[in-house]
Amino acid sequence: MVDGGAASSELKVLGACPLDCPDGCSWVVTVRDGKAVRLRGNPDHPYTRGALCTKVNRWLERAEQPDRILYPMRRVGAKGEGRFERITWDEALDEIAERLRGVIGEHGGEAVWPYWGTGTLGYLQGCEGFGGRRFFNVLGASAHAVDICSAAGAAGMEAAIGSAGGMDPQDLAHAKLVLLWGTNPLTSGHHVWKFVQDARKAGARLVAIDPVRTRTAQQADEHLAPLPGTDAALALGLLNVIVGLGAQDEDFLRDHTQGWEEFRERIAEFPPERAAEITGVPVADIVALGERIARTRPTAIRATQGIQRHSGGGATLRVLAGIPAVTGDWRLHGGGLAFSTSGHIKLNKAALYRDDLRPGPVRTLSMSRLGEGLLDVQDPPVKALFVIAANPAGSTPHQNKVRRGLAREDLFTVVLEQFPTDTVDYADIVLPATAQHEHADLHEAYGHLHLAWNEPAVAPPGECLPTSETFRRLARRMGIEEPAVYDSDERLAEQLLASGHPWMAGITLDRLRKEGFVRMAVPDPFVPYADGFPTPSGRLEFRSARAAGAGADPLAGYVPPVEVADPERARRYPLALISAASHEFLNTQFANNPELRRRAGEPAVRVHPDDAAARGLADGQRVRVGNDRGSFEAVLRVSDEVRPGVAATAKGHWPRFAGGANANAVVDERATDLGGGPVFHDTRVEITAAG
Ligand SMILES: Nc1nc2c(c(=O)[nH]1)N[C@H]1C(S)=C(S)[C@@H](COP(=O)(O)OP(=O)(O)OC[C@H]3O[C@@H](n4cnc5c(=O)[nH]c(N)nc54)[C@H](O)[C@@H]3O)O[C@H]1N2
Ligand SMILES: Nc1nc2c(c(=O)[nH]1)N[C@H]1C(S)=C(S)[C@@H](COP(=O)(O)OP(=O)(O)OC[C@H]3O[C@@H](n4cnc5c(=O)[nH]c(N)nc54)[C@H](O)[C@@H]3O)O[C@H]1N2
Ligand code: SF4
Ligand SMILES: [Mo]
Repeated sequence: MVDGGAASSELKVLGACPLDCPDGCSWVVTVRDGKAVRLRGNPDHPYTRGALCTKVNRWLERAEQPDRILYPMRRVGAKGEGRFERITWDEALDEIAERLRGVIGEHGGEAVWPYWGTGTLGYLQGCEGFGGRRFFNVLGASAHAVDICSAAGAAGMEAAIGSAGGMDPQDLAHAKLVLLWGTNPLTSGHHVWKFVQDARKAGARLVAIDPVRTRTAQQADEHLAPLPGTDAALALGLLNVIVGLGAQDEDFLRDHTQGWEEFRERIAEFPPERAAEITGVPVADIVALGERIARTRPTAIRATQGIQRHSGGGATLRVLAGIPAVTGDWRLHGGGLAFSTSGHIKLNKAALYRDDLRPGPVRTLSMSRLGEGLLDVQDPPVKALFVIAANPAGSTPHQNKVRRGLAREDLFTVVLEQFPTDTVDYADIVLPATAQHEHADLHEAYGHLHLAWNEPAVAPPGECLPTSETFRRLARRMGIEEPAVYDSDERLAEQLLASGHPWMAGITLDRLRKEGFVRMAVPDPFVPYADGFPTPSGRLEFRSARAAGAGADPLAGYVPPVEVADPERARRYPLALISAASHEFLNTQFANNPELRRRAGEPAVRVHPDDAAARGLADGQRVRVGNDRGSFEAVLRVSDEVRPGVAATAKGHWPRFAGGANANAVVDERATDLGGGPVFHDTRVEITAAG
């Protein structure tokens, strides 16, 4: 890559992928003459191991796409129309400050909703807190729950083991049996695959549990295809087999769990025949897998977000976390359940957020229920909406309701964005945002235990600004006196790192800057629950007072998926729709990249040959996928990769490139049993020929 005398001006800058993906990759940007010319996975990072992914390999190309938003803009057309005029930053900030003062004066601070999404997971620019949160706290704005992704599962894990954490996915390498349960890592976070392969090389067996024979399931030794949302019943059936063999670890259960006797009774209610009836998995498969788990130590379960996008998503993780307690795998290196490592991250988030700056208590609005928040919530109604690193017109449940909310004439909407999304179409003011290699940020990962610093590699294009800087400028315009809202990115990072926790020992901003990433100083080997759990009782809680307090069954068990398990709804809408991660997009990001769009093809929905035949539909035909909330168009793919009764599509297509709607047109905005999460994969539809 050395060209002429330019080599001397070539620079390698360490950074991190900001996307909502467990892998939290470390990357290296090559900068020549102030321009980013290359971006590669960091070969020194033990999880990244030099590779990025299909999507992020096009990061630099995407950042330079002609549709990049480079200047502030003001709406000139109707809401939703997407017509704008360029304005200056001064004009934009003046107008926002004036409108905000008006809204707060008339309706109070809670009429302001900072709706930040998962476009970047960075602590400074993204949803985990970012500098701008202090600005909204000073205003007394409504709080915002980023509950759209893993809230149900995290709440289920919290109830059972006191943390969303679980085992370190890197330790899957030490398992003898690996269950990939409602997770499709070869698409949604492929770096864990190397550790799974290491385990297989040492003789481990791999089982995939997924209603769809995914890329990942195709590589497994065995595949079970339950009906969506029925995994807790499957788990109880497996436990029934395990306990029937007397294979439970009585010592671990006695010393480290609470409510075992009651949970054991519940297990007895799920003989394999009953589990088979609920899940659609053959009895013989349940018995065989139960026996295999009973005799294989250590067994490791990897579950991520797909498994908990159902009404019973919280309950599902409570039961799954119970399996390694019954088998005693929680005490073994290479055993347990890996859900999200975020539960192990010991940053000082309170010092970053500064929620103490709020003038008083404020209500919390839900990211998953934007339609409800804009149309139903009163006292006060939301009058000013800031959309930050989110694309709710494409990502959020009940798309038609979301659009009705965004179209409200009396709502003042500011969108901070890189690209002209369907959400931008509803903005009054659009502010141009930097991309990761143009700004600084600090990252954790939710698939491994390393922290990373992302050093800006190049100057921002046009008039793009980092989110943190945008809110410092807006604060100045509003005349806010609180000094904490003006802290620099570096200062914020230092405050965040200073938690004093032993696992953070020696991790300073200087060191992160120099090394790019640092693994938290956890014990080695890392077997976090060998001697107990961070619950109130210090035990894994089959019976949980906290779950009961949140309105759930005190005892872990099976909570049926509301739509999938409803016979009346099944008569009207016979197919259970799953809209999972697309291979080419990351949520809605990259779905405006021409090459990745070409590779992804038009939106498709896959059904089993029996379900296609029953409707007289053929492969390649255009169809309408709908229910009483709305519909979207797709091309039909007929394939036995999908189990009967299920329709599989992908999230991420921009509505504007997909005939005006995507899968979220049919998804309800109701909440999961725990955590207030969304129910993307608990949706019933019917498929008909497109008119
Ligand atoms: N390429 C790519 N990677 C991504 C993303 C992306 O959009 N594209 N998104 C990122 C984000 S934000 C997240 S949260 C993660 C999500 O990644 P995952 O956790 O893998 O989630 P999903 O893709 O929703 O679903 C995973 C699998 O679960 C299956 N599934 C659905 N319902 C059930 C069920 O009830 N039981 C079982 N056993 N299986 C079920 C689906 O068929 C799917 O194959 O991926 C991240 N990585
Ligand atoms: N049907 C269905 N829908 C789903 C899901 C599903 O499984 N099925 N999964 C859900 C999940 S897991 C998630 S996490 C949500 C994600 O939903 P969202 O949080 O809305 O995420 P994205 O669609 O990726 O949109 C993020 C936007 O942020 C912008 N952005 C990126 N970086 C920056 C930045 O640094 N600054 C600013 N200002 N903007 C930036 C991007 O251009 C992009 O338009 O989607 C959910 N939607
Ligand atoms: S999206 Fe995931 S796999 Fe791809 S580069 Fe980012 S962190 Fe790595
Ligand atoms: Mo997510």
